[in-house]
Amino acid sequence: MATLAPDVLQGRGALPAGRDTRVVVLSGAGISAESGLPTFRGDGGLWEGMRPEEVATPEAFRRDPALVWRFYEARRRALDAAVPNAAHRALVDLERALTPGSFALITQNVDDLHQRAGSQTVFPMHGELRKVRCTACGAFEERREELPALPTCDCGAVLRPHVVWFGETPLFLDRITPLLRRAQVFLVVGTSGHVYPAAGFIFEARAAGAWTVGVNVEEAEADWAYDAFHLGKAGSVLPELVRGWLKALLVIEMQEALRPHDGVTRGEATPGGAS
Ligand code: BJW
Ligand code: ZN
Repeated sequence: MATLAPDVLQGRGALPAGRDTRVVVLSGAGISAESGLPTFRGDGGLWEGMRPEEVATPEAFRRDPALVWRFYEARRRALDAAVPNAAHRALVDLERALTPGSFALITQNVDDLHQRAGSQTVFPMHGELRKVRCTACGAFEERREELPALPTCDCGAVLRPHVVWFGETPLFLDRITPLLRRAQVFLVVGTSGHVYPAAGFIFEARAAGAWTVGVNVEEAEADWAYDAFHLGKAGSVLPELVRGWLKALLVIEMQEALRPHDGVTRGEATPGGAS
């Protein structure tokens, strides 16, 4: 496996570079901020003035389902007006450049901007805002239209948003765990790292040997866990980062193509195939 030139290296080892490099991305609300969707925490966050742990819980929904639905319906309508930004698109370019099966995108976001941008292998581990499910019979469907204040299922029970609240088990963990163990590059974009288990993925991937890269407008608390960290908006940093990686891939491929192959191009076969 070839590696990228040292000018992009800020830490241990070297960034693996080949179209079959196994790249896993973890995205959070920050990647959709430039699409006009507010993040959860911090200034202007969705939760400003509210503790998320008190709203995004099954207990809150049982206590006041109409209030929780108001919150989610407003976000569903905001999603109608939002479009993917340059950061979402850069991840599509990266996926398309890699060998099929080499790229996976784990997102904590419940918006569908990665999917709408064209990402193929997406694991929305905290659910999907466009979908609803029944609290009784388990019926599950995509509902894009405006919903009544308290939507109900054909069976008569209350519907809930198909999202993962605190205390509930995130989705796709059976698919995510092996990805973390096999990742060679683990790229973390726009997440505060406050919510587990997602916040622990970087440690798992790093412990398994992945090269770890961060993109955020703020420094990471666990900065030691990153081999490279790019401070800035995802919509600016990510396209540049991906362009750089793809350019480096092309350079490596050109070098490989121009390198004389022992015993084939020069007609001097070397027993043992040393190169
Ligand atoms: C930009 C940018 C730009 C801005 N460019 N960057 C005590 C200790 C440890 C854990 C626990 C504990 N007590 C309870 C727990 C577990 C709990 C937890 O983690 N709680 C913490 C609060 C402590 N977790 C759970 O309950 C989870 N389930 C669970 O653990 O089950 C047990 C289990 C585990 C493993 C296996 C099996 C079982 C469930 C968590 C569910 C989270 N749900 C939510 C709501 C989803 C629905 C909805 O959207 O409404 O998910 S909460 C909310 O936080 C949402 C997000 O996905 C999640 C993460 O937020 P995110 O994406 O990081 O957003 P922000 O706002 O925090 O950060 C934005 C970042 O972007 C910032 O860093 C900015 O700087 C940056 N940024 N603009 C780049 N332009
Ligand atoms: Zn039902």
